[in-house]
Amino acid sequence: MKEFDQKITKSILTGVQPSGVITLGNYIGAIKQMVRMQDEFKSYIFIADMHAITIPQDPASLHKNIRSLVALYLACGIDPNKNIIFIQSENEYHANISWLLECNTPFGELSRMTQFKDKSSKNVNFYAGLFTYPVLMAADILAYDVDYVPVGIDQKQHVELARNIAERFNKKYGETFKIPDAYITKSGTKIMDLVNPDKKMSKSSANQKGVIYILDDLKVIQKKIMSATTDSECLIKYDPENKPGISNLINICVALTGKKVEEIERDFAGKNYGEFKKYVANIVTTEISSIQKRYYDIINSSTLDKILDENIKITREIAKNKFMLMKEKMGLYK
Ligand code: ATP
Ligand code: LTN
Repeated sequence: MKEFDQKITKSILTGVQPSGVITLGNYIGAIKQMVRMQDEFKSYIFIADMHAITIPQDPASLHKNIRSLVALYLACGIDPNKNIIFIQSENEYHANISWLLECNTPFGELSRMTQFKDKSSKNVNFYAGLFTYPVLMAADILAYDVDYVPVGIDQKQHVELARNIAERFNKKYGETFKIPDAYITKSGTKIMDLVNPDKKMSKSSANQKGVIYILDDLKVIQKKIMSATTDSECLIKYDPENKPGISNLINICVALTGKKVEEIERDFAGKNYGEFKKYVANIVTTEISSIQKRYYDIINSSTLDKILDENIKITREIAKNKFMLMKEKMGLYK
């Protein structure tokens, strides 16, 4: 059975929602960081498909997106030998643990979750799962006794809730859970929309010409970059406030090549925007083309299923042990 590198002692757990597509912003801002962290931590990564269904989903596309996202993560550099990547709903102990935790979570505390308030206020009809979502997240985290939970600032309150739930449970029933810390990831470079460089590159953008998807056709990517909004100065200089378009393209180059801003400015001194955009397009399409090649190899191979099968065995065993311990502590029949 697969084991983590013995020299690595601290562990992390990351849940990602299966949105189906990932953007160049997700890749640079989040996935590349995860790839760096896999050498430092024992790392559990899972597709939070049970969190996804807290809002209505089309079953056929959800199903496709889950497997596709695992393949995308692997193609982007998540190494199956260094991470335990799995699908949340394949491990029924998450939901089982969640129920026991729900019975130990004050209603009032859950009502204060700002994400719930935010999401429920946007919909007239919403389901109970949207309300109990943070308890399932606590179950995901507490099942594995991890040290850190890397999250963006928007999920920090949920990790704090998980800590509260764990502390209360330990106090009431005796030592059961490790108390995890939120590891607030400084978002890597924020990649901006190519058409509207004052806004973050986002899947939900009104104008899709400003958003690069990792599975976009390479010609389409080239076109999007060549028509990126710039300015009329014809000067390749990093100045996010006055030259957001050019600065965004520079950021993309820095993130993908490791070059320094000054180096890029120097290389393109006196050159025009067309030449610079061609250079950026070449860097982006080269990187994305190799990701796509790996993605299509992985998605069409049985290796993906083998990895998932092996990992679900490992995580079921861990989560089952935690569930059984909780049952015992709470006096349930076992
Ligand atoms: P949407 O596209 O609907 O705004 P999203 O792509 O931001 O959603 P999230 O699930 O919120 O999706 O983000 C996943 C991760 O990707 C987060 O860590 C977030 O910081 C990062 N991320 C998303 N967009 C960008 C971006 N444009 N630049 C850098 N990082 C990004
Ligand atoms: N709610 C998170 C996804 C998520 C998660 C988790 C993250 C579900 N369970 C456990 C960290 C730990 C989101 O929407 N980004």
